[in-house]
Amino acid sequence: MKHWACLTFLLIIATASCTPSSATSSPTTPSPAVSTEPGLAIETMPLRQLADKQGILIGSQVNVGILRYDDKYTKTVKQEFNVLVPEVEMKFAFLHQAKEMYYFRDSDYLVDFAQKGNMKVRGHTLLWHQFDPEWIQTGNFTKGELIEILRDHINAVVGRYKGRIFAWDVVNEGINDDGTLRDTVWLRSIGPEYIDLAFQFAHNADPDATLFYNDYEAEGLGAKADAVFALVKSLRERNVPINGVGLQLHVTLNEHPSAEELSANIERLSKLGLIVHITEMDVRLHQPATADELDAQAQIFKDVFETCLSEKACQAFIMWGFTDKYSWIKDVYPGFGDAHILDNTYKPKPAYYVLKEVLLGKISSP
Ligand code: 9MR
Repeated sequence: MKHWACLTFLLIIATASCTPSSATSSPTTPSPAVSTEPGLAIETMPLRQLADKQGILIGSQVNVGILRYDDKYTKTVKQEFNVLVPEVEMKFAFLHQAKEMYYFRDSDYLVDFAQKGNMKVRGHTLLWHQFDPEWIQTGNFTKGELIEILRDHINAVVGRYKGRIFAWDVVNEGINDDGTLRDTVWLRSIGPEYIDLAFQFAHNADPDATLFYNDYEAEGLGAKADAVFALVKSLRERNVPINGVGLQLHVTLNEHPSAEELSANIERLSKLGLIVHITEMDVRLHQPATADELDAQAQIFKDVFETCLSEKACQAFIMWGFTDKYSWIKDVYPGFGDAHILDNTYKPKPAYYVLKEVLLGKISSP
């Protein structure tokens, strides 16, 4: 499926001329570091420009430290995406390092940067077991005290960015792989209603923000997806102010949901009145990756992006990083890498071109 070379001609030449070629030459589309001048031919436009034209939200996680010092990273972010998500800078232990101490410098930087560049921000995340701060875990707080801590934190954070952060991951990864609720300091002390309270506090702090439950390996159909579905159904039935489910999509060539499963899951969630965001997509590959593996990876990105765009309820497509230069994968999955759409020199990989192909396809046949 090496038809990247045809991409450039997609809107100019009849599709009949775009039959897959067996050539293994690298794609001819310019690197994403192209200018975004008005009048630029549509086929050379970056992802963001193509997405903006159609009101499609496409984004990536970004790291504020890197944003501050790597100009190429910053330029690529502005050029390719219209939604940004902080990689760590809004997590509980990062923002709220002691009971009376908040640190907003980096999160403010990101929100200002996005606003100046006319990009949206997804807030990530109000509650995640991996970032429950030490002072809470060892504080021996009573249930009532912990509820007040939760309320104060959410008020402070969501309230600070009211009207500037359009969506929040309120609870992240609150369910175990077997479908039970994850054992956290919040569950132990407050009980399962900590989830209801977190959504309610977030809604009170910014009634216009779209509020999500976000998780991994719950994208297709299966025990964990069913548990997420059951949780959000129960939240909806009890009028807890949840608006959406984030499907992370950290996948591999061998383990990823099929387009059909993904559609079915999005459709059942939408029947509950919920929207969906693809929130953290990456496709990690065994190192070193072959050209065929990069193509197979591109096909997975394509299937997910197309599926999302074909489902009305799926309203954003966001990746967990965009360049292999700065990737969380190698630290967590030794032997894996190459998970993103640009390589470690920011050169587009087949996955970049397929996303572009999907966007161009939407323009030519909406
Ligand atoms: O990619 C993130 C990594 O760089 C951070 O060290 C880590 C802790 O902040 O969080 C990682 O992001 C996770 C995300 O917040 C939630 N879903 C899983 C992501 C990968 O672990």
